[in-house]
Amino acid sequence: MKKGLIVIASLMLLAIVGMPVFANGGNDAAADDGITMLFMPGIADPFYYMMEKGVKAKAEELGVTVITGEYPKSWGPEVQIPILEATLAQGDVDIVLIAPTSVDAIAPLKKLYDQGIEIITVDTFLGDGDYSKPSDYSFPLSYIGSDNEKGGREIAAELAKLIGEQGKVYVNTTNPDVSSVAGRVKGFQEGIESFPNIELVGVDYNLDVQQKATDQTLAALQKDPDIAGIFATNVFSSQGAYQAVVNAGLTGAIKIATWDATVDMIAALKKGQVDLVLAQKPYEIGSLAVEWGYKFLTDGTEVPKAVIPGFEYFTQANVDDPAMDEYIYK
Ligand code: T6T
Repeated sequence: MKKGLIVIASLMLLAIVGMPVFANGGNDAAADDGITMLFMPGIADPFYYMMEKGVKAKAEELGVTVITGEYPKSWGPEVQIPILEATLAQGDVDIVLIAPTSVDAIAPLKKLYDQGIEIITVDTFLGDGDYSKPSDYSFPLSYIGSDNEKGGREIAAELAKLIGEQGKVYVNTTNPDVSSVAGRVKGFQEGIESFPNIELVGVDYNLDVQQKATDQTLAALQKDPDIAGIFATNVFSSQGAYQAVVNAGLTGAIKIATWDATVDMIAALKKGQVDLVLAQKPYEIGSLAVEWGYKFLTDGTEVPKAVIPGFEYFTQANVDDPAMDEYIYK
């Protein structure tokens, strides 16, 4: 009997006797010594620390072992992938939960998949993020993360309202090849187009370095002193950009919409130094990734190709509401 038929027959037999069946012919660690998942964050920041809490809580509930890759000190596949590979060398892993730091970081993850390790991308995705259509990057089980374009459009509408639907706006973001922030910028640009009296004067890329965000924003304000609104697309962009406005003595004169509800950004909101903070749900993203990975590995449940938790918005009106407290990245 050909090897392939033997494999099919074995898998059918395993399915009949109720043993876990691996669509990817993955390693059978789940079958004997439990399930091990590797969580690989994008960078050392409060968003991923919160995500790890969700990963670990669900893993404990389900009896899953979690290994967390060392938090990268800077953003990019050249930093993240070597950490991932060094962590994998420590022992058998059934599934990797990773925030790819570039939509193009496909080859190293496809290599793992071909070795039988399943992939769930959390927070960011590969390629165009549509894993439902066959492509070079459709091998992950799922993308679990925010609808970034929707958030960008919603923030554009809110910022437009804050500046009276007229004037100049500026965006500070991280990297053009990162699906999450690129989606936020795309959605924001599309949203702003609905306001004929608003001009987007610039988009700067800080490579996820907070000080660079501060320096770029200050330079933008010097170049365009009449900027009325700013959108900063993630933790380090937000913390950097608002500080530039404070440093320039322009608090209150410029409306600031930010992304990611860190303790620092909530404090700035309370002081009136920013006007809007979008909170993603990193804890839920981490928890869902473990839950879906577990279902797939234990009984072959088909994982949705995209799982999209929503957002919450902090404003001066609700920032002191105890019901909002759970959405702060603590
Ligand atoms: O905004 C989050 C995350 O969604 C994004 O992919 C990268 O930046 C953060 O990690 C915050 O630093």
